Amino acid sequence: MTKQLNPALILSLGLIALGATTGCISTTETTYTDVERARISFATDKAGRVFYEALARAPEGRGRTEKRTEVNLILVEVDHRTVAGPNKLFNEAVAICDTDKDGVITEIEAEIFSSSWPHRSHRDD
Ligand SMILES: [Ca+2]
Repeated sequence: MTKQLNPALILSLGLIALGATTGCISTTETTYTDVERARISFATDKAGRVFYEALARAPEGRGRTEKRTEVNLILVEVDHRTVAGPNKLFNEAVAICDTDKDGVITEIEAEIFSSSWPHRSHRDD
């Protein structure tokens, strides 16, 4: 009695052997993107200091969205990453802090922002 090998197993082993002898094609690309930083001014030095101190409390990498696309074929592997820059987080912070949207952050706005930043939604990313 002879034992027959599974054709799918034979094909898989053949492809692995082919990949090992010819080498797989693998590419990795990373694209860095960033949005334009929001234009904002501060009513006083203290308003700016309070705002930036609160902004600095955001965990490392906050707001740095990363998209990753991987395509794996049998012998071809493509890995593409898109990483967003820090301006996105800054702009979000400005949008939250400048409550009357006049382009100027006052001490009161900065204090209110500082007491609530980073917001829960920002901690979860
Ligand atoms: Ca304002």
